[in-house]
Amino acid sequence: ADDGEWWKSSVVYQVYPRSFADSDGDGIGDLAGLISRLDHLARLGVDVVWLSPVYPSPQVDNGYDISDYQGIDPVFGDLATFDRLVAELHSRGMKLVIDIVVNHTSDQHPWFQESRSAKDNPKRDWYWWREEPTNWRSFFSGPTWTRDEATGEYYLHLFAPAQPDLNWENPDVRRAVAEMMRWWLDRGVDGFRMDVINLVSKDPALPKALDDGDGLGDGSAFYTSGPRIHQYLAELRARVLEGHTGEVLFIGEMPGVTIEHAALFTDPARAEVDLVFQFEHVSLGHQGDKFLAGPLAPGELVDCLERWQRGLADVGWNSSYLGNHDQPRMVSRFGDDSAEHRVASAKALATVLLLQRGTPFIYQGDELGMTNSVWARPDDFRDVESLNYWDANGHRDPVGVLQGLRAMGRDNARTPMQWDSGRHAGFTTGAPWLPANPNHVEINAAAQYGDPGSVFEHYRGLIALRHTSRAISHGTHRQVPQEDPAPYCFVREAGTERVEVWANLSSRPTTVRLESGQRRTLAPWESGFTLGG
Ligand code: TEU
Repeated sequence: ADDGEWWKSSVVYQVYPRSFADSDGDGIGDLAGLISRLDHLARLGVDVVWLSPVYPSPQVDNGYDISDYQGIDPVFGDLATFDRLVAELHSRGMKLVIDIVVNHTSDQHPWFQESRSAKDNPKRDWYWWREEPTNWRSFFSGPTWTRDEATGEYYLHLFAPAQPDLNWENPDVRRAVAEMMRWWLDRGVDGFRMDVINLVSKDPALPKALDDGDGLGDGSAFYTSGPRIHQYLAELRARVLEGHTGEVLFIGEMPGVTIEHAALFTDPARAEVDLVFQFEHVSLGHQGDKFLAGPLAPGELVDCLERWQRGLADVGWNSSYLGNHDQPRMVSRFGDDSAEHRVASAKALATVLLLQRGTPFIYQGDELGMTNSVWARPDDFRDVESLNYWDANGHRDPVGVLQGLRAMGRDNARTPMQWDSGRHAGFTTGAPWLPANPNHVEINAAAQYGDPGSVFEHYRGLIALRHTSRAISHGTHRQVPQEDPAPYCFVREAGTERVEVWANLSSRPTTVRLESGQRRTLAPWESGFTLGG
C-alpha cells in the first residue's frame, strides 16, 4: 500500500514520440503508433510514461518550440487520439506525464507574434526586448539575442532564435502558464515534466558575461536558479493544484542545478517540485563544451552519483537517469558498446539506475541496450544543436568536431526505436525521418522478449524488484567503499529488509569487498545483488 508520493516507488519511461512508432507511414512516430506499442511498456512493467512534446510546433527543436500549448501537432495526431492515449494508459494502470516547455515559446506562437508587432503591444512585455543585446552565448551556439525587423529591438533566446524566452517577471505570463497546465490536468494527465524550468528567473539587469574571446560568454550565472525561481515554482504549483484532488507529479528539468538548490526544490515542505533532473553526471568531462567531452576516469561517475545520494539523503528526493533524448546512448557514454561488453555493461548500468535511491527514468531503447549510431558526415545530423555547432566550429577542426558530434550528438538517442530486425527496425513502413541504427538487425525488442540473458529481461526483473522491495523503493542508501574506484557497491535498507548491490563499471575484472568483509571477484561489467532479511 502506498502512503502518498506514489512516484517514489514508480519507474518512469520516457517516450520521444517522433522516434517511437509510426502508424501512418510518414516516417515520423505518432500517438497512434505509441498506443499500438503500449504492450511493450506493460510487459516491461513501468508505471509512468513521460511523453516529450506533441503540441503544434514548427519542429525547429523537435517540438521544444511550441506554437500552441493546447493542441496536438497533426504530425502526431489530434486531441481525440491524445485522450485515447490517456484512457489506454490508465486502463493498464499507468500514468501520463506531459512535457511543458514554458521557458520559451516558438516564435510562431501568437503571443510572440503579438509581442514582436509593436513596442506598445500589450504582449510586448511577455518576452525580453532590449535596444542593446548582452553578450551571452546560446545553448545552440551563437548569441542569445536576435534583432527583430518590426521594431529594430533585440529579443532574448537562450536556445534557438526560433525559441524566444518568456518574461516570467510579468505576472500575466505566470498566470497564463498555470491556466494552461490546469487545462491539461482537467484532460486527465498525471503530471508535468517542466523543460529547463530553473532558467525562467533571470537577473532583470541582464549583466554582461565574461568574454570568451570571441565576443560571447557564459551568462548562465544570471539565469540559472535565478533570484525568484523558488517563489515562481511554489506559486505555479499552488495555482495548478488549486481545488484539485489527487497527487500530481511535478518534475523540473534543471541544467546547472546544485545539490543545495535541488534539496530546496524537492523539499516536500516547500511544495515546489517533486523531482529534479540534475546535470552533473551527464556533464562530466564537458570542459565547458559538451562536444569536447572525453572518456570518463574510473570512478568519476560513481563519485558524482554518490555525492547526489548523500546530498539528498535527508531532505528531498533523487531522480536517476543515464540517458534521455538530449544525451548520447547511455551504454555508449557510460558503458562499453563494443561487441564484447555491450550487453553486460548495459545491464550493469541498469542495475545502478534501478536499484539506487531515487525515482528511475528509462529512456526508450535503453531497455534494449541501444547504442550510438553511425554518422558519416556532418549533414547526416538533423538536430539543431549539432548542425549549429558544426556551422560555428566545423571550419576550425573538421575532424575533431565531427568526432565530438558522433560521441555526444543528441541524434544518437533519436534514431528509431528498434522493434525488430526488419526494414527500418519495424518503426515505419515509410522512409524514417532519421535512419534506424544498422545494428537493429541484432539489437531489437522482438529478439529479447523472453530471453533470460537479454538486456530487456534484466530491466524487467529490476523493475519488478522495485515494486516488491520497500528497501529499494524507499529504503536508505549507503555506499560500501572499495579500493578500486570503478565498482559501485551499496546497501539499501528498510526495516529488516536489506539489499546489497554491486556493479563493476569497467571493462576489466576486479575484486570487491562486501559489507560483511567477504570478497567477491567480478568479471568486466558484472553486476548483481543479494536480498536478505
Ligand atoms: O534541454 C535543456 C538542456 O539544457 C540541454 O540538455 C540541451 O538539450 C542541450 O543539449 C545543451 O547542450 C531541454 C530539452 O530537453 C531539449 O530537448 C531542448 O532542446 C531544450 O531544453 C530547449 O527546449
